[in-house]
Amino acid sequence: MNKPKLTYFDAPVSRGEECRLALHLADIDFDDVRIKPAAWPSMKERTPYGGLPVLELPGRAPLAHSNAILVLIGRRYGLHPADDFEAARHEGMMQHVEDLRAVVGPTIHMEDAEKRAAREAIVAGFLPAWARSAEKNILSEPFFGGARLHVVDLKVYMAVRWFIGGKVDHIPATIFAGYPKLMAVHDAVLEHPGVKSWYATAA
Ligand SMILES: N[C@@H](CCC(=O)N[C@@H](CS)C(=O)NCC(=O)O)C(=O)O
Repeated sequence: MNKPKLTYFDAPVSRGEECRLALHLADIDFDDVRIKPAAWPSMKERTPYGGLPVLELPGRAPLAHSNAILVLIGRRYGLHPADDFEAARHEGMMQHVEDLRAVVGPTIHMEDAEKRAAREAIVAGFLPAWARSAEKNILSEPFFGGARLHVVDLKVYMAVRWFIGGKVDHIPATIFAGYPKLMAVHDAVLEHPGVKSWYATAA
């Protein structure tokens, strides 16, 4: 292996896509390895913690957990704050996105009746509370840390994008409409030239 390799499932979503975006924005030439579901069971035990994404750098042990990968890329390539307190504040919001995934993720493979009930409860309680907390912690515009995009913004973008496309059953696409700062982060990431160039080449 002579260049960085990111391994994730073959879909432009979630923890893998935010890491691909970070690598692209950092202008890193990387192997974008996309695995099919059938290949996963035999790989799982060989990953550091049994999940994807995994980043491999020449001469280093494989690195897992999306936030660890994002923070490493961010620190090395100017996409994470140099100030330690501000960096920790960004990491708090990154954990907030993981908290969201931990609640909604388990509903993905539920049968429809159970899924409907679980998601209606999430829409009534967890998601508005999650969005209110996110909104409260976004202290500047348009990005989480002000004028410049950081890795935290990629993570917030992926979380918002998941729902507003209207493709998540039983969760209205308008779920975040009342949270202008959250939507502003999403919109600013979408309009970022580096993000646009990723989707221009990935399309
Ligand atoms: N905390 C880990 C979670 C990793 C994770 O659960 N990834 C999912 C895909 S987004 C996965 O590998 N699912 C398959 C499995 O757990 O077997 C991270 O942030 O990367």
